[in-house]
Amino acid sequence: MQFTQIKVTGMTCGGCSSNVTKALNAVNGVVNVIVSLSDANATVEYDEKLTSPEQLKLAIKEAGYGVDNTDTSPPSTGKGCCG
Ligand SMILES: [Cu+2]
Repeated sequence: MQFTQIKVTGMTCGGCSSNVTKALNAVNGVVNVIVSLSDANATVEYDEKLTSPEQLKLAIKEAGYGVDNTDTSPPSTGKGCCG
């Protein structure tokens, strides 16, 4: 198992952090997710044979949020918050 920490941009409330948590948990190979809204940060434990940090970041982006080291722009999908 591997741990990675990913900076997540665009989270504004608990609904957002739970969206990110759900998106990461849906990735095959992810075994544990801790999302901190105040730190804008996701800590993910994953099986490196099944997934990669790139896929985790993609899942965050698909949920409508940003990951800081590849994309500093605000979320563009419009799904950002709890609606
Ligand atoms: Cu929200």
